[in-house]
Amino acid sequence: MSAPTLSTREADLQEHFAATIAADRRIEPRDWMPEGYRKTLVRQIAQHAHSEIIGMQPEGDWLLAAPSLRRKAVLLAKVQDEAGHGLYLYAAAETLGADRADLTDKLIEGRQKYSSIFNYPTLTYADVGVIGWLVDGAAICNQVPLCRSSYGPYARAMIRVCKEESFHQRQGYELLLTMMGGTDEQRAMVQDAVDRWWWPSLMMFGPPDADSPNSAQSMAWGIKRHGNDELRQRFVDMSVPQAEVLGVTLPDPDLHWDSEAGHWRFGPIDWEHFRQVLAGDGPCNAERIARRRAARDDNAWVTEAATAFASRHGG
Ligand code: BYC
Repeated sequence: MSAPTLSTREADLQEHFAATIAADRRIEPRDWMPEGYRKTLVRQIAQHAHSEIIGMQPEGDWLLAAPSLRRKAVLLAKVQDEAGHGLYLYAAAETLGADRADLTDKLIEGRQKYSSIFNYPTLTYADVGVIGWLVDGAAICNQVPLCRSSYGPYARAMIRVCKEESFHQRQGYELLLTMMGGTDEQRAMVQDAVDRWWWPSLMMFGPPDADSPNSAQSMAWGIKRHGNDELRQRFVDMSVPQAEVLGVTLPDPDLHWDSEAGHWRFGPIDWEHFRQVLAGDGPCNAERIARRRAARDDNAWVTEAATAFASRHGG
């Protein structure tokens, strides 16, 4: 029997990859994978990791001004969780051959994205509650299906991330319920925060499917399990009844119940604004990246010391 030729081996590997995806089993770091699959995963996982780390900033701004010790302890735990999520995700990207320092450089140089949602300011403490309710709520809708993503390390990281996101969502909703039971001024703060965060939260799910260059291939590979529009609709259907319980109005005059479809229909999203935010022109883009750059540069000595220590101790 003659040895398999290179192209036969490549064909076998491709077939094995396709069969693994078709059987809904996981691809692991040791497995062969098409270059496009690897690149798509690095792109999405890196963007996700960057979002977790940049996402610490808007809420972190309130750590020194939390209204009580209890609120401060809750917020501190949440912000620390986001750092942990970033670490699991960078570690997942490293299993694909990516280098974490290189990914951070790409973020700072604007060559990789982070979620559009973190380019808005947190003006009052109600924003902390609304981020928990809407932003973490949207993150849960988007990320629960990622627990079944075809790439094993990403899917497993998502399981823990989603458990923690669930706590984040609840702490936000509980904070808002408390404020809504307070003074008129507190209720007005909540309504104002909802008005500012509602539309950006809908944009978190990405462009409409028809304008999403990556969705079809990512879904065929089982990286994403649903299109952007389907998840956005799930989020709206979940949030409208929660808004009613809270006693806030969602800032969309077109929002109405479609009894035939069984969905809440919403008005047009300002995709031009979304494009501007992605292009770097959101309210806080420059500030977010400047802080991340300062954190990298100011703390470079820690990385150097840790690397030197590890190399001396065989780490
Ligand atoms: N913001 O073809 P598409 C959190 C980009 S953190 C910015 O649909 P895809 C939290 C997209 O990357 C949670 N960019 O892409 C943390 C692509 O650009 P490139 C963050 C966006 O990947 C702290 C282009 O637009 N969650 O919860 O198939 C405190 C075309 O889009 C956005 C994740 O990262 C956006 N909103 O689908 C509190 C979830 N949308 O890369 C909370 C994981 C799209 O081709 N990621 N773009 O230059 C995903 O599920 C998918 O990547 C997306 C986009 C649904 C976001």
